[in-house]
Amino acid sequence: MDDATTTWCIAQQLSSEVRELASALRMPPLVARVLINRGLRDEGAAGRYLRPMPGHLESPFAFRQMNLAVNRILGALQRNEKILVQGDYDVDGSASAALLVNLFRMLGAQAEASIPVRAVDGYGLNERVVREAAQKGVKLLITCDNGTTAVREVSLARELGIDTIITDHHTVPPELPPAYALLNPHVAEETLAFRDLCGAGVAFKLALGILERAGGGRIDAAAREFLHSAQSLVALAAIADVVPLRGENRVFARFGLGLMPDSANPGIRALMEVASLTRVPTGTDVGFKLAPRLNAGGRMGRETLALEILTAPSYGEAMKLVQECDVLNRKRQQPDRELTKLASDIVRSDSSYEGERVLVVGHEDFQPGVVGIVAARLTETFNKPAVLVAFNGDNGRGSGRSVPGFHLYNALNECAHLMKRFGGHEQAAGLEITRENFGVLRRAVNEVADKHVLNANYASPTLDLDAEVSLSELTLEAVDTLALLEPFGEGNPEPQFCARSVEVVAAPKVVGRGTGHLSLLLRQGDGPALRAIGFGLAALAENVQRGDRLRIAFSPIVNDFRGARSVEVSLKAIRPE
Ligand SMILES: [Mn+2]
Repeated sequence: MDDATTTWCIAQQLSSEVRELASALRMPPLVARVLINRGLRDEGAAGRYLRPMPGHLESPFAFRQMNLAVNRILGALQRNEKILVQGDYDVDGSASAALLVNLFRMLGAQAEASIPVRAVDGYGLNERVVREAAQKGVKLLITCDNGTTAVREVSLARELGIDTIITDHHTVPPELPPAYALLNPHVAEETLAFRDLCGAGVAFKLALGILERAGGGRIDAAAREFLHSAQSLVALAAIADVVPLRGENRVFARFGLGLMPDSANPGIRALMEVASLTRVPTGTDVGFKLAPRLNAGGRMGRETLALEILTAPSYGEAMKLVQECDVLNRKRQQPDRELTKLASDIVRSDSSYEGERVLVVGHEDFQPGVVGIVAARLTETFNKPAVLVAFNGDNGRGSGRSVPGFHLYNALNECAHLMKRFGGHEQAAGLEITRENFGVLRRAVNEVADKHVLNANYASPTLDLDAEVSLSELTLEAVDTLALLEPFGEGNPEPQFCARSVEVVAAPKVVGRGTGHLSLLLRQGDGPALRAIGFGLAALAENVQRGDRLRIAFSPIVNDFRGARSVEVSLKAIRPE
């Protein structure tokens, strides 16, 4: 009773392998199955995954030009040169800028941050900022989460006597900017053990390199406290930027989120407070409660707000700023919903979109601040990559989101001549284009998609399930242990299972507000009854009756009702047997 075209992909594990890993780790087989699915087949790899430590991070000096960058910065500190940190208005761009500003503040340097004004500057570095910096006597410019494509701006900085150090993780174009040092894990010559860092991850490596070198290899107490807060910033950025939460990102995310309830960073504590989080946040908490608040400023004309929060000197100040962003976040949700409806209506009412693999949609009423979110919603709804362009006169600013298996940046790169500028990654991209070229881009991107994915089935949705299990495996201990795999998100999805021959033992109920949730009581064989909740699945209630036999796809959850903890399942899909 899900979309019948969805394929349930059920992973299989050798039972001998499950038994061995489970006994080696002293963990329930349910957990071992998920670990094996994630490629963690031996005790050592699984142990590092279950207990990630900062010591698992590769040395920052594995970057080819880290030495160059660190020495230039230590020189700037010695000479008390003015430093400008150029960030961006999204969570990653703000967190990475905040990380470096907080570092320089601790080291007593003269450093300021700059965040682009969305409606004027677009994203990333721009000429206006470079010229103003030169006038103010800035000698060193450090970009974070941007800069890799800023050939013109970095050349200008150089002409004006400013050295630029780029820290970034965006896709590397053929022509590199003439930077003093370029730290981007995707530079072809880099041989890093882990490349999928977010912008703040790269900034963290630079900060660690500076502190290690400045302390002669020793990290003092102040530096350690800074690094703890900095890891929380990277955790927020990694989850918000949707980089895969594996390898070093898992170290940052797991460790950084773990430190958040007692963070030394007042902004992080204020954010947690306003989001009513008193425990260690999960990946979902960051995605739905923390990141949207930090993003609200950039979407509502207060681009520096997230940076201000994450660099706030006191809790009182941070609280005022977080409350401001809470108000903006509520205001933002309105245009969000309206524009998602507008965009979906355009796609549904124009049959020419049906045959196209990539949805390229433009409109005067789209707002540059929310095209990214709306593109993400379109991608979810239609299961196709989507590029949304907000027109203002002859000019359009757009944002795109992709689906697994389609490299959006590479596709746009093949149409580079049609755009004024563009940048991004496999799964997300931003662009600027004239109205005149919009229709041509729509055709061109679709030609690229047709050519590359002729044989790929990326347009048919799949539901990836970790294993088929018997409901008797869902003990409280096993489900509690699954929480060790948090934080869930990109590259480390929440474990999902399926079970067959599940009987509906009571009439289905609809509970909750809004679209409503489906509540079922289920039993497999002569096992105990188990409560199942299908969030937003109330519409399925009329298709289910007491006595039906179902196949269910679900995630196990622990319900804590006044201290009485019990296992339930969160339904993802159900099918009649
Ligand atoms: Mn980023």
